[in-house]
Amino acid sequence: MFYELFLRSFADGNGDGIGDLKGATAKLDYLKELGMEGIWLLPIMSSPSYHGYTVTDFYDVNSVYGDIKELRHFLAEAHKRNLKVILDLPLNHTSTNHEWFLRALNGEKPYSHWYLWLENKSWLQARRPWDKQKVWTPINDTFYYSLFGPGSPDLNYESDSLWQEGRRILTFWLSLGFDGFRFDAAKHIFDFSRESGNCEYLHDKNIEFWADMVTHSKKINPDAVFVSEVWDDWETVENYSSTFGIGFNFPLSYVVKEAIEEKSATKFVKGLRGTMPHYFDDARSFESGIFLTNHDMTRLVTSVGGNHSLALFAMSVLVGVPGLPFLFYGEELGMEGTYNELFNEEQLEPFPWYESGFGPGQTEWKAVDKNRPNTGRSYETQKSRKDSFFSNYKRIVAFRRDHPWIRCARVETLYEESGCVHMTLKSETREMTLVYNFSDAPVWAECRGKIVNLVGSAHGSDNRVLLEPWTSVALK
Ligand code: ACG
Repeated sequence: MFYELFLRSFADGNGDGIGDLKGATAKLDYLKELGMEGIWLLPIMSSPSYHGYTVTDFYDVNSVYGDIKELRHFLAEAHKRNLKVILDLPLNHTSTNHEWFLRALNGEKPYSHWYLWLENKSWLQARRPWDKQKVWTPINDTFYYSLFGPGSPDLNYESDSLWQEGRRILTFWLSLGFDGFRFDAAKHIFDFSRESGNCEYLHDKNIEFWADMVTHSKKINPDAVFVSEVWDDWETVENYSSTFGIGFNFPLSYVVKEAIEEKSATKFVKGLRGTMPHYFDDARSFESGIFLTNHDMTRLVTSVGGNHSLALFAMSVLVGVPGLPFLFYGEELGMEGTYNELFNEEQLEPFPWYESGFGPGQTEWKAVDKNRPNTGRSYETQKSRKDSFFSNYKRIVAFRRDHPWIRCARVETLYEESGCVHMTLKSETREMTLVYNFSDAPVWAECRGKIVNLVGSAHGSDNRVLLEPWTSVALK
């Protein structure tokens, strides 16, 4: 399992209230103890933004997070604990403060070719596919293409010299010791068509680009891990995933939450079949990066109406699905927060180490609203309570860690019966049936084998077991 870590909110190592590498290094034992095998580090490069996705130097660490020396130490300490670390790399665009953009505005070569400039006024009618936002930003007497907003001028990989620069960036971070990358906005590298003057995903060109970047990276580290962010329907996700090896399964994150919201085992059965056809056979060319929420989404507990039992049930479903699970930092404490396009920070609040809200290493970079002190949500309060959200969450993580074979298992059978999902997983040597009661009513289910209760409560007798509402069991 990988932990999606937002450095700024995690742990502060130098007392400035902003999370940093030194602080995160001091918490690596916490991540190990939680049961993690890897870390997805959200962008750490020099950037003027709190989120770090608009970069001003691809070859340095944001000074608020530390320096290259501290990064090397973080990576060495992570590796000592058998924790892999992949870096979130937003190659699609830069900040408007990047030197490249400033030199491009002065007409300097090759930098002026490294961005997209308006060549035809008809292009101004182009709109962002998912929310119809404008994508051209005026500056001086021209416009630049900026799909993610005026602060993020897109890079133009039609330029060969920029393509080579992309390889150099990957070499730099792999040589420092990263175990791979989460490639941001992977379907956007080529997403504007000069012919049509519209936003169009040029998927073949995108895949050609990424295949080159992955091939280049593997020459440096043949075991490197690559995860693609392609936030789209399953066919599109599948189209890219074999190039990277792991593709985030966005549709599944919706299927789990919607099936719970609609109390529909059928929705989950149809959804899993629809988002993971490759699970029903062995010939798969990639793995699903499976997750419930990420930094671009409303947090798990908030998305299930603040109901801790439903959130833990969702987690028990996730750990029963083959693929590589990713957990968003703070999800283990039941942190809350709603995603809002304009103020995309609420789901990125400081990790609450202390019940009082303050203590050594506590980050304070932004006011806390959705995860306030003295509400019982802190690690300090939850860690020692057997019945806390954290203790239950950790137990569910341990279930998956104790059955690593599930990652590459095949879904042998999957069906709905009386509001329950029955899913049998199979590998060469192992088999397990999971039963999930996706309803508010207790349900009797035929169950053979030793019952392991994941969440909720179940009472077995002979070959039948009564599953209370929102209960999940594993039968071994
Ligand atoms: C990445 C990062 C994100 C970051 C950027 C820019 C990109 O995770 O934190 O923003 O560096 C699109 C892109 C993603 C992008 C998100 C934010 N995420 O594709 O790469 O926007 C639809 C579209 C998606 C779109 C999504 C946005 O298809 O392309 O993602 O909407 O909500 C069903 C459909 C599916 C649909 C969903 C949701 O699932 O099947 O297609 O997705 O419903 O409707 C960062 C900051 C931002 C800042 C930016 C500059 O986080 O705040 O503005 O940097």
